Amino acid sequence: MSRTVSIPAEPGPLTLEAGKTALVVIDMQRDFLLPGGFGESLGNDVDQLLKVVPPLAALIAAARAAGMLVIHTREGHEPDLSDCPPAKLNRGAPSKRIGDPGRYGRILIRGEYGHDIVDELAPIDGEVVIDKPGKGAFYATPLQDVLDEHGITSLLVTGVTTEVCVHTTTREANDRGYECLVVSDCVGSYFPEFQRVGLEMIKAQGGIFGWVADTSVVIPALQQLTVTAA
Ligand code: TIU
Repeated sequence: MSRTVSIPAEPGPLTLEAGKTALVVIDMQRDFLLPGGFGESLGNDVDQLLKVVPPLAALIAAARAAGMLVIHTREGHEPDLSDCPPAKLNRGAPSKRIGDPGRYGRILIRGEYGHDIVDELAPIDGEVVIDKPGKGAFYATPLQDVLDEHGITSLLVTGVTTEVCVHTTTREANDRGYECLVVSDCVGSYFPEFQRVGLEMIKAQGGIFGWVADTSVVIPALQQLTVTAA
């Protein structure tokens, strides 16, 4: 029954077990990735995030082929903003704020075009989509229940942005007892230095809240799981 694979991650190898590992794809939404969305409204260079799409599409395909649970998250709010704390709504001085009209509809509002996931990474039938009002995917969401129902103990963490929603979710998951492997070329930041240091922080101190590896080792490992499970 033991269908496992060892991933040569940093700071050391991590063993993943088929059926107990889920792929989590965080907030690959048009509002973060495309010009005119929330990310750009905060003054960010959205081009920095687009390079994540091809390797992440390949990883999602490998996870699907391996029969792995795939979970997508979307950051956003109810149209009446009742789930958006004033401290988040009024933060900083962006040209556009959450709920304001943007190029893709109201910014970060559920149901709007910009709130949804980019076409290249769209969820398929049977995959879980978690709508979250915060940066972490566990806060005010059913994520913990979904993971419990599926017997998940390890997470492959991907998405944007590395130092915000990816970090927050990974830290939340680590505190809840999940082993988290952050896939380095499948996470992105608007800031190259945050990308580098964000990944360093995860694997420092013997993997203080996770492991890091890229798709050159993670995808072959998932293919191995597929072969083993067949
Ligand atoms: N601004 C930024 O870096 N990130 C967010 O607002 N949300 C996520 O990271 N998803």
